[in-house]
Amino acid sequence: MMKTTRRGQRSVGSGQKSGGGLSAGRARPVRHRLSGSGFTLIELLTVIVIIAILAALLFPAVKKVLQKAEINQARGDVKNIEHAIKAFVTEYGYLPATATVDTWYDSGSASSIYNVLRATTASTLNPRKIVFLETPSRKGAFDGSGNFLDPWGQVYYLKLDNDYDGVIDHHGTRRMSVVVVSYGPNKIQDDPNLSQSDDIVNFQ
Ligand SMILES: [Ca+2]
Ligand SMILES: [Ca+2]
Repeated sequence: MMKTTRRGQRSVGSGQKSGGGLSAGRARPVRHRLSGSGFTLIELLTVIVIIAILAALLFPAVKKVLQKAEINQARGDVKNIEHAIKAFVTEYGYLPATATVDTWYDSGSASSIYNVLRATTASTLNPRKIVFLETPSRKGAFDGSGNFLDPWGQVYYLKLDNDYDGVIDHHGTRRMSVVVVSYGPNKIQDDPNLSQSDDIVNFQ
């Protein structure tokens, strides 16, 4: 009789610890836990939705930062090309080209200028094989022909004052020996005098 009484007392005490005797019979909401994850399905879905919303909010900002970095890269390249050509003229006293009239160098012909500036091929224009234009560390800066490519995969276009009159006509008369142009993010040549132009040039 005594043993039975003790077990009964212990049983009542443990029932109180686990939430009180009055609530012991109340129905509780059923929550499905994913096996082994420790999260309910609703918790997991909530986290996924929050991450998706944050990603959607951050994407335009990240894209803007990346595009700004590309534009800065192109500006740096344009200046480096201009400096390389001016250094070449200082060294040799002539431009790195044989044409005798001002010439526009595009994807079919600009490589001839860049190869001379980089001394990648033997050229009578650069007999001392001086490297005036270093290869940038970023991948794909030069294509197989030696064209210097902007961050959007277009060649850096050039116009040189091959007649040595100190003037280049490029969307207006410019007193320069070299014009360097990146077509910019839209990959299309724009009139650099227009505010909506995204071209990156060495005269602005
Ligand atoms: Ca000229
Ligand atoms: Ca453009």
